[in-house]
Amino acid sequence: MCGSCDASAPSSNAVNGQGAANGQNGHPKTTTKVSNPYAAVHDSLSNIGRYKLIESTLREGEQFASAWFDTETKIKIAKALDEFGVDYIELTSPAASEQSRLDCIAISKLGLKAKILTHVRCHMDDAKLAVETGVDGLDLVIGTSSLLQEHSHGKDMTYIVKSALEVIDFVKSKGLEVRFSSEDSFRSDLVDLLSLYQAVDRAGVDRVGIADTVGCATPRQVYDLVRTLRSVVSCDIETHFHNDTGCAVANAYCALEAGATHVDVSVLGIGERNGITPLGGLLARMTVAAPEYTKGKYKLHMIKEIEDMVADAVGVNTPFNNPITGFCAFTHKAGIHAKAILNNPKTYEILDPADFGMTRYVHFATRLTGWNSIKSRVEQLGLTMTDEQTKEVTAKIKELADIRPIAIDDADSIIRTFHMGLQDQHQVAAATSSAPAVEADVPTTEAVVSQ
Ligand code: HCA
Ligand code: CU
Repeated sequence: MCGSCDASAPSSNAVNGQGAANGQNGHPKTTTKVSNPYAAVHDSLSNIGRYKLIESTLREGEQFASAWFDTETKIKIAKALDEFGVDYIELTSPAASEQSRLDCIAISKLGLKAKILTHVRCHMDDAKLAVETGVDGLDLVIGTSSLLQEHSHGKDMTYIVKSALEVIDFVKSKGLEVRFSSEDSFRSDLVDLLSLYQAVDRAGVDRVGIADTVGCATPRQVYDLVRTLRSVVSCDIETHFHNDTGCAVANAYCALEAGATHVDVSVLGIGERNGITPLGGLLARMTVAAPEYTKGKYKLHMIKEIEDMVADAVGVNTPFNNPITGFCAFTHKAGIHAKAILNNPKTYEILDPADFGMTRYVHFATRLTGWNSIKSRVEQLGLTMTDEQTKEVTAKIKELADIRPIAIDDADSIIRTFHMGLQDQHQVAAATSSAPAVEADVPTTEAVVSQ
């Protein structure tokens, strides 16, 4: 899968926030090219290298349990997402509330580079309200699964096709972009779905959308449905994946491989229930899959700032295991990992933290540490030790870390104490050599280091 993963030539190499050149520790620089049998082979329908993002924090994200955005916050988020480089910003329907309508108007007036969309039910009343707000386009949606036909809007497929065509015609007559999507696409009848999309494609929609509303789809099912749809419609294909079973990023990736053109995302994945494909998570995936396009198009350094802004607005913390920005996303702990990372970060990192304005951290205050990490720490502390001495102090750190969790300060003070002992030893040795008569009083190395 990792077509772009190149195990050679490390890029920036910050260890505990400081620089460390490749090939340190006396190890040879590696230039090995790894041949990868899993390298991605993208056919002509794949859009991995040219995908577009529809950012829905201000629509799907507003459906997140603790979300409530005032106009000022919406504007702040919209401006940040625009600067970041998203192609579209999707807003809550103006039919949802009067303030939602006013916010559509306010954000449309900002003159952002991103196109502004509003997400509306496929209903003429809602469409009429939406086209007057100044948005660039409408994302129309209607449920097509039998469950939704029966228990939600109560309309059958004949009605859905008829009203879709009317509303699409109306939006187009206003010169706006129009997308048509079915809610719960993966539990809808395939023949119904394809005939509906074929009809709206012929009617001239800019995009059709498929939505995994309940998060039930697997990557393979996504690939199959998008590939099939690709052969039925000629317009763009947008995709929307909920994350109930943790597949939202994988599903979005597979959709692009199969020929989808657009992916819906939200910051931190916020949305209905546990949300949708997260912006940061998808971009981690796409930085690996399509580095040139992704790094060229999106200001990846802004991910942390945007996530912090949204997390703060909805009152949550960034999860510890979040791709890119989770507190330990670039922390290396085991001695065997740390050693290789210090030689060449590509050994255990698929993403370069520097691409996201982040730094890597080699955790050394732990029982799993190795002498290479401690050597790096000794250098950071501006101290000098031989490899043998470093191994000795490493043993002391591990000894304490076996008894209780230790802090960086604990490890540092063991290192400093040990180093002071070495200096004392050195001074005594120097004094001894100029006064051989007291030779018998010179402390042993062990006596010094155990002080
Ligand atoms: C919802 C609607 C939606 C719409 C997706 C789309 C979904 O149920 O809140 O317009 O493509 O998940 O089906 O978010
Ligand atoms: Cu949704």
